[in-house]
Amino acid sequence: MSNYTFPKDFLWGGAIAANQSEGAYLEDGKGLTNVDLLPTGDKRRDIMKGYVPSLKPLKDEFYPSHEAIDFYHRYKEDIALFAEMGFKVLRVSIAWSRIFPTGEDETPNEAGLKFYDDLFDELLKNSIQPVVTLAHFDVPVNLIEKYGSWRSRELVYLFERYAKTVFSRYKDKVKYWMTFNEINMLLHLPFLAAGLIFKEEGNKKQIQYQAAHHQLVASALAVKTCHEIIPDAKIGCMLAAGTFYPYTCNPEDVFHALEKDRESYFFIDVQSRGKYPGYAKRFFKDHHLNIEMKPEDEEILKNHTVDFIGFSYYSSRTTSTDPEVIKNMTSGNVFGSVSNPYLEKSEWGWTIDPKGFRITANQLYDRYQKPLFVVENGLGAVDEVTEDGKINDDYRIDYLKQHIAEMAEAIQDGVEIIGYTSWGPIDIVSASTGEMKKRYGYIYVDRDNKGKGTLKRIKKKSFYWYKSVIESNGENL
Ligand code: BGP
Repeated sequence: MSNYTFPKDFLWGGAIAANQSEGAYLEDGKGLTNVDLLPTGDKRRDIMKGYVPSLKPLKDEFYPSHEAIDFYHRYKEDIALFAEMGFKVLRVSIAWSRIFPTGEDETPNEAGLKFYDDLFDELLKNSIQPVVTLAHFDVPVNLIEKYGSWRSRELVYLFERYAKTVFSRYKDKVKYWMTFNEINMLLHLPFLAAGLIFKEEGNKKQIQYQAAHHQLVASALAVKTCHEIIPDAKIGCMLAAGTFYPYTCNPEDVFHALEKDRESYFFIDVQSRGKYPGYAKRFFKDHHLNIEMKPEDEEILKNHTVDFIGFSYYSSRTTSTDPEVIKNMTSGNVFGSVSNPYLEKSEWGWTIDPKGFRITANQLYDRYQKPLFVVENGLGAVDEVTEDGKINDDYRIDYLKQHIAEMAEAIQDGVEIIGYTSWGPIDIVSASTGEMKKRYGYIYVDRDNKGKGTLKRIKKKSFYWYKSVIESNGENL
């Protein structure tokens, strides 16, 4: 028994994304998206960074999102398993290109709209509320080809139309929404996060921050539209969060850690406070960035701020200004973190820092004073199936137990957290690696990195542990 108490209506559940779970990548009219062009293996990283060899799948490559775990056809079976664990919510995303296959079709794709109708009905039938992300990385390829994706102001209007369409269609079924998943990832993996392609070596920052502005305006317009169409809904932003520690108490390191935190907070400052912060304006000036803004943008951003702060937490980050430290301790993670000598790492080199979760939650709440929603947390690990078909993932239980405990401490610190949807409650495709081998689930899926396997679902040891956590509202941690 733990001595932790969670709010009685705490939203326990799990989180998946369309492109990492559904498969059926061209079924029922769905259009091709940027994520459908990401193969598993070495080339994936460069393509995610915007160096894209082709806007059509190459015949000798394996694209894990094309079939993923076939959630598109198996969602009823999977939802029954989530219900058995007692989920209150399931975070999913809508694939923009199921609704508007080219992103700019005259009329929406009814088969796509119907799929999500059926999905939400199945969730509600099982007393699970959908929590829906409008854009979890995917962008219709046509918008990349025709407009350069989020470089273009055109996407603001096309996204607003998409948002209006789904808010109107699902207004009686979905009461929790988020706009852009991990909006700050646009700076680190621009093709994955926003469909941005860099051909010329020109000023990437100019392209990225112009695209960021378009996404921020689009996000605010989605907030406006959501409040108009579904007055009782809550709509949030979504940040890939994780506090930055300075490597030493050298003021240079401390200031650099502040700058690195602000690199991510910038997006949420705009989405939650409604205006560009001074440090961003200085950054644009110092880097000679000329961000084109329309006269109406200032009012749009100011008047339509988010209702809650959604965020993912996997680990903290560490930064140094010492070239020797940078050279010898680089961790290789996308945020440019150096290794923290006090902390262990996962098999994929992700730092494991439960206390950092409490620190990050406190910092976010101090900064924004709005309800927080933890919409991703989890451990990607290699799972072994024993002779008798068991998966004894004690390592995952340990990771989650420690992180949920620190989240409970944050709540006792006075941080308002409305829910926790652990990432990948069922094994799905890893975003960064495209691998199935990097498993997060309470439910194992028989499928390997090359798409081989029966897709059979198997409950892991953590399935029963999380079931007990939920039914005791965190008591049985
Ligand atoms: C976040 C994404 C998720 C998920 C998660 C785990 O960036 O929002 O889509 O993928 O990271 O990362 P990975 O799948 O790379 O292990």
